[in-house]
Amino acid sequence: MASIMTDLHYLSQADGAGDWREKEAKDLSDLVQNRITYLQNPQDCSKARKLVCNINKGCGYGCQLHHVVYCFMIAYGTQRTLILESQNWRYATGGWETVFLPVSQTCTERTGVTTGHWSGEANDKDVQVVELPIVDSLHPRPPYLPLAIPEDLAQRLHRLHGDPSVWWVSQFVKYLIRPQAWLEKEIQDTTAKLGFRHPIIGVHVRRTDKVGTEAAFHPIEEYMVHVEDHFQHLARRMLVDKKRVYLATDDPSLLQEAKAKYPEYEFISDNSISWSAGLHNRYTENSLRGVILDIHFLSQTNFLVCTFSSQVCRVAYEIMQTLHPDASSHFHSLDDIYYFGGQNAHNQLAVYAHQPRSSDDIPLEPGDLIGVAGNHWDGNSKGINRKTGRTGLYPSYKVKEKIETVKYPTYPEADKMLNQ
Ligand SMILES: Nc1nc2c(ncn2[C@@H]2O[C@H](COP(=O)(O)OP(=O)(O)O)[C@@H](O)[C@H]2O)c(=O)[nH]1
Ligand SMILES: [Mg+2]
Repeated sequence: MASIMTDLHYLSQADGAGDWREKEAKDLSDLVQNRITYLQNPQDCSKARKLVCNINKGCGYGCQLHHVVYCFMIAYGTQRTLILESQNWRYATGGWETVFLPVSQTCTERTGVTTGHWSGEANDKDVQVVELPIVDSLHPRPPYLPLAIPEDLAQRLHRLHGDPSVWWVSQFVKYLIRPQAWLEKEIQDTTAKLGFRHPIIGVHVRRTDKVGTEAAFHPIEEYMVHVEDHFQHLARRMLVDKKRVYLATDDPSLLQEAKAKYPEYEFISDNSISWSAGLHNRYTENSLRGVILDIHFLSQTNFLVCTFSSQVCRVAYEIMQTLHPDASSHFHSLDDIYYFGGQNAHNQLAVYAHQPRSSDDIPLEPGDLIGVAGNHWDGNSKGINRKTGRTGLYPSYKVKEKIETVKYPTYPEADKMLNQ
């Protein structure tokens, strides 16, 4: 298995394919970033059609960032300029621009001739300014939601990337998190101060308020099994001078424990960031700086070991996609498969028939549509066969992803500027 993985890696680079992938990834990202920039900077802001999104969803940073991504995707889909409201943000009263660049250079005012709440793309046709609720109360739901990808890019994305849905999400994250100058410098200084170097594996351990409510407790040993596995994998194609781990966690006692239990590893971590991540200090500017840095460093690692039940790790995984042509396999999640809160149904298609081996299994026929609930990471997934209505286990290799495409608008004016 390990040697097949290594062969696959070299195969993906053979005959100049690696160079092609690098260029295609850059071209696709440039195309989308340019379209977003075009959408966000209308010539006449007073006439622009707008979608207003307020960051203050009652949840953590990862969750709030994903909330803005969801708004942005609908803005792109309905060709409206995203207006991001972030006054009195729980992490920084000064708002979004205290850390990131404004989402527009020319158009940040929500003023317009007519304003209304979201009531569907067609119904809102003559409303200049539309306010979007959180995805939990979105009605009617437009097609512009994860895990769907835009039809005009679908072929190229399927050729390039192992998980096109995540790639699409990651483009909005990429635009949103462009840092202010001070943050850029903070990232550089912290990289040097912590001695962040490759190869390095990222571990995110989510504890405090999450444990027992939204996710189970996982001891450090569970993460380290996968860290060790992946270092052995990396050692087949690069020099591993030192087994470095970037540890991000909201449990400040974990760094000491990890160092004591795994002396042959080098743990790179800022313990004061973990202290600032606890519920009592969480909604402060210092804690915001900490979570942004943690997510940055996790995204920069060679491989991520974490629980995808946490939005913090899912954001890191998304950003990771913007740093490589295809980093879709650079992770191991101890619990959930990748998802986007509020997403449309995640379906798979059976490619092989399956006869149940026990009463836990469900039968599959080639072509059956399966709504996937999760991966047990032991060769089996759990889901519902939409043809038979039965829920249970089936071998993960017997299905393939069914990625929905959506007719998003194209942006010929923006694309023309890029080709000049
Ligand atoms: N700095 C830092 N903060 C964390 C970490 N894990 C959790 N947090 C904090 O806890 C919040 C969790 O909220 P949310 O973004 O909804 O993610 P989730 O609850 O883990 O799915 C984060 O936004 C951070 O403020 C971590 O590893 N590092
Ligand atoms: Mg949360």
